[in-house]
Amino acid sequence: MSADKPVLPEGFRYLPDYLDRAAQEALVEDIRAVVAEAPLYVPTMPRTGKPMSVRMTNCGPLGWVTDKERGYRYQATHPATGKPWPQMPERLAALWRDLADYPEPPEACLINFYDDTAKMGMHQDSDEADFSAPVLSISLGDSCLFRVGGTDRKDKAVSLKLASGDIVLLSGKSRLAYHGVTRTYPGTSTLLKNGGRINLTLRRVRSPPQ
Ligand code: MD3
Ligand code: FE
Repeated sequence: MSADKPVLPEGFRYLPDYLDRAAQEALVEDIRAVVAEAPLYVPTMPRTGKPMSVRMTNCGPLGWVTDKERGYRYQATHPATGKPWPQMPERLAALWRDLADYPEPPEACLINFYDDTAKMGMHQDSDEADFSAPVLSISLGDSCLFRVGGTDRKDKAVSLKLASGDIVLLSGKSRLAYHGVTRTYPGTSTLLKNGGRINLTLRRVRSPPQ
């Protein structure tokens, strides 16, 4: 069924203001250390090579990357430096243990950086082999307008503002919901000295152990 009344998908947990200011600042320091080793790069779309407006990097054993030639995938090394991704900061592993209700640690943390004009079109996250694990998303810095629909592209979507310190947990049906970022709101946070928004997504990637 599609074009029904807009509701948050089943399994979507929104935890507004989960992280206090000190926890947010500590995470920003962790991310600065990751970015110093694994610089943000401009991902490009499969086939067309069109650049995305969001800049990305990763930490943990695997990272999500995309380029014109090889498309969307996970790999163990940074596409520009060829080096392994930096270790998952312990603070992120701890948040996963506290919230994910999943027995194994996260394998990937995708770091998205949004400047004042960046956005992300509606898509599903389906490059992982384990959909039984949730995705845990952490927002830092400027607020954004986030959109989430159902598992059919035509399902009605709802919009909500995500602010610094908010966490979203996508389990069950919501794990394959279409979602995107419509816009950011420049100047809505003082967390990042030069403004912008950071989103971290913690994920399991490989098939679950039998
Ligand atoms: C709903 N990132 O990296 S995070 C992505 O704010 C991505 O940067 C957005 O979409 C961002 O793939 C949204 C919230 C989120 C993440 C994963 C989801 C929502 C989701 C997976 C399924 C449904
Ligand atoms: Fe996504």
